Amino acid sequence: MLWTVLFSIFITSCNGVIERPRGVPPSKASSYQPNAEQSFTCLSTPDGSVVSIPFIYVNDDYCDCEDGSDEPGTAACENSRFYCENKGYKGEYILSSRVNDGICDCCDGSDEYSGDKIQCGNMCIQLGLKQREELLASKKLREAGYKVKQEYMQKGKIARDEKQSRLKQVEQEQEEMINERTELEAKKKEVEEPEKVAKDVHEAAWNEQKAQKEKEKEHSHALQVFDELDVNDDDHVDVHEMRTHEEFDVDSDGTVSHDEAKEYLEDLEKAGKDEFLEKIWPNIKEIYKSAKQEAEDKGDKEGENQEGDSEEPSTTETTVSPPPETAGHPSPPGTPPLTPPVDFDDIEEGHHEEDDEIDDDDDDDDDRVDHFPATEEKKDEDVMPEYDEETKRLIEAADAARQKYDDVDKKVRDIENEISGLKKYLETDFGPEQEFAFLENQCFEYSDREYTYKLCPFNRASQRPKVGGTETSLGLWGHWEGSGDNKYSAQKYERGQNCWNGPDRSVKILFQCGSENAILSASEPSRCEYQFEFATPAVCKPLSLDEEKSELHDEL
Ligand code: MAN
Repeated sequence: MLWTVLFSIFITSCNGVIERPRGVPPSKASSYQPNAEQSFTCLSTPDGSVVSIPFIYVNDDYCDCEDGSDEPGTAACENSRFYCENKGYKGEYILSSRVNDGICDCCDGSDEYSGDKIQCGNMCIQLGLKQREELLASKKLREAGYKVKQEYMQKGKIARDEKQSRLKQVEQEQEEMINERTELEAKKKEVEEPEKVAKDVHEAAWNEQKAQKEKEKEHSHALQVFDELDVNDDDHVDVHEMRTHEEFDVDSDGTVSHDEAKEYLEDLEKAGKDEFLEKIWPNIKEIYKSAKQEAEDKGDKEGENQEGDSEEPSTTETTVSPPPETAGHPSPPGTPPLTPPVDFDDIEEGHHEEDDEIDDDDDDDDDRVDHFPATEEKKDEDVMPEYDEETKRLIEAADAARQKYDDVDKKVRDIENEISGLKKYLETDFGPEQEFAFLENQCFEYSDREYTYKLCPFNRASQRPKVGGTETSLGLWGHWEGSGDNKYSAQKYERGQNCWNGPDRSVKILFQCGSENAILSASEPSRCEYQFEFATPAVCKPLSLDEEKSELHDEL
């Protein structure tokens, strides 16, 4: 009976608020008023029927209503809830089973009212103060952040307008430039045609001159070889004379047979000068070796054999070597030449110092044939003569036209690049008020123990090990990914580097209001799927009227 009285204590208010049983929130006070019959009606029943109990059964530590509504202030009903008033902080429900269990659950200590297990102090004022401080700080942050966001919005809109008008301007410029380029291209072609004709004429003349010189050189070389072969000076080259040259030893048996010599002599026993020039010379010109060269070749071979090394010939090598295929194994008549014809003019006129240095044997009779001039330096006569004045003038005019065309062509390409950049910008969704545009062209980093993460908003995200290793792409700008009305609260970067045996890497960015832009955290909730928390003023919302009012109240 004493318990019944205890548990039925009504919480009364000194300022006229309706009295209510323990554990009942003010919002439900009216349901806990005794009626004329001094009874209480259970707040709900499973079948909707009305169940009333004497009012004194409320909080009598015995569960009468199925919904537990008759025992808000005791632990009697399993399914009942106790309301902590928590004045100065925030009211909250706890499970009724926690009432008088010896643990302080409500900050005002009202759940441990029996006092026989524990005495709870009142922590609500302290908690309330802390909460108010936090609330105030968060409101201040939002206020400050929203101010910055407004600047972002303004700047973003200005930037967008500027880009739009710049696009119009450059598209117009592009059209003009393309027209100008077309005109310059026509002009260029116009002056390039006579330039080409004049250059071709000049070059053809030069090639002809070169060919003629070659021919002359070869003719004189052939005459020289004729003289060398004609040992008996009878104005003929005969089989015997041919047989003294081992390069005509086709089968490499150590002797030049009569037949081998005759084969080169086109089946003749001997050939006079004209016949030699016309028929024999073409057969032997690639393989013929003067006596001196042969001696030198022999000397070289012996030297090589003695030293037993096979160094590359030095660049100052001056002897005429047969083509690799024919070295020591003369080609039969009719074999096409494998090396270009010897430039005899060079030999005759090339009194290069290098030649003189190498040639220390004091006999210059065979030098003309056996020595090439140094090939590195081009002699004046190998260089095409300058163009005539008229051709030079045509080239100059064509160069100028080409330059003008190239300049405008470059401008067209620069404009094309600028247009594609502007279009890309204008196609990007920087938020409904352009508030995220400010983040474009910036990059932010965040380091944890292992990696440094990088985010360049609207562009890309990456990861780099802090020690060694290379950067891994975590993804390229994809789309906004906030749910429902909150589309602009999250972003997705996708198509990053493929994860071994897994997906392509990707990152979700979760935005939250902050006074500055920064990555707050980076994590990998699932392998190769990353998540960054990013603070930015761009998502700060303005205070609601209620919040502004309560702030005023707080400040007062
Ligand atoms: C790298 C990093 C990690 C990732 C593994 C997957 O080490 O990109 O974040 O989990 O590769 O193999």
